[in-house]
Amino acid sequence: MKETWRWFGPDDPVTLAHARQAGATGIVTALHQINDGRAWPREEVMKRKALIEAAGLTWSVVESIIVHEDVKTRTGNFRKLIDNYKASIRSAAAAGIRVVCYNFMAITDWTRTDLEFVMPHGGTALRFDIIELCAYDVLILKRPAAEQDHPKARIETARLRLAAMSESDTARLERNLIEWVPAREFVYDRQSFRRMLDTYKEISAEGFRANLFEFLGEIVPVAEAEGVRLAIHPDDPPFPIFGLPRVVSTAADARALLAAQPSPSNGLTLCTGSYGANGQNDLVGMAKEFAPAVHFAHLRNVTREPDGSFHEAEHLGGDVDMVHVVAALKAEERRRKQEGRADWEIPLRPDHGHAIVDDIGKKTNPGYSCIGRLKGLAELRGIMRTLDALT
Ligand code: DNO
Repeated sequence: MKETWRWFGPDDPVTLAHARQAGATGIVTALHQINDGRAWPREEVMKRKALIEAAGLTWSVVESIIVHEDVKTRTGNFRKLIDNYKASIRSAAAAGIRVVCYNFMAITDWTRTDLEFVMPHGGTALRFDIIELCAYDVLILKRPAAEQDHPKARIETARLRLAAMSESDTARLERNLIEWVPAREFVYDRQSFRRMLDTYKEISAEGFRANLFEFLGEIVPVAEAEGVRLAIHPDDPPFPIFGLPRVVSTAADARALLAAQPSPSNGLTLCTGSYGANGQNDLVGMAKEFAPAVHFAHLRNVTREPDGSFHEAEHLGGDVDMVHVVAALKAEERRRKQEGRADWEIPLRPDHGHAIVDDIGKKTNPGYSCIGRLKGLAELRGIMRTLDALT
């Protein structure tokens, strides 16, 4: 498997040199400065690629070309935005980048309530607390339908929790939920978030799925013509939040998506952490079932908590059987090789990492620490080498 590393561009405190020292050979990045639906100019992609290559690395995967909200809701300027999206795919292809990761999450990209959850080892992890989400949704944001979306007992617990939180705790919770986290390109305040939620009032999950499939109908042929493999990232968390429709959360969702537009260019990012936060998802089973369509793997682990909360575990700890997921992906690579495919290698990145050792107290993008990810990658590499020796 191709060992890759996410890099957020020249402003990322974790540099390309760090990625190289971690042993990665591929870089996963985007033109983060062009995140509002504009087309990516070829020259900009080439400039970024040159920077990566000067560090002795290759740009293996684009993550992500943002899908604009107007495309997701099929309102406003969506036709022009889809043309821009196609142009960006072509620009990536012109630079020789063959895998494009994207997501179709309404409004929010990945969402956590706590970016510095202290683990027993003293480092920190990302955590999603369902009670705090409920407290924010029902009691602070006061979303009109929120009370119907949470069980009564959870709301009562949330009321007590909120009463015990300081003002700075609640401010932090709000920031984590609706402002910035890395890769969430749009930042909201309470008012603008409410307005955005309103744009989804009339969109059911089925309607949203139809919008996704129409979008696929538009972009998959372009990707196919360009030799690009699209890899949709699952919803994180993989269940509805803020009453928003969710359509890439389960194995059934992935199955429907692949069937809607059968093509070697219509594929998945197997994010073991995102799918893994839903106990119904059997990650080893999914890795096997969807193997031919897995164009990119985000390998990270989660520990699910009894009330539906979860936190990010060690890469080989937690609820996902990482060894067997990796084994399934490596079996798929062997199959591709036998088919004579030049692109048999599946890029993987150690997704997220705890903040440990020198990461602690350093300003890095939450989840994208250097040492925590380096440790994750090293552990995953250990699995791969062992499997190589035994197969
Ligand atoms: C979180 C990431 C996601 C991912 C996007 C893909 O750390 O895995 O933000 O980049 O959802 O579009």
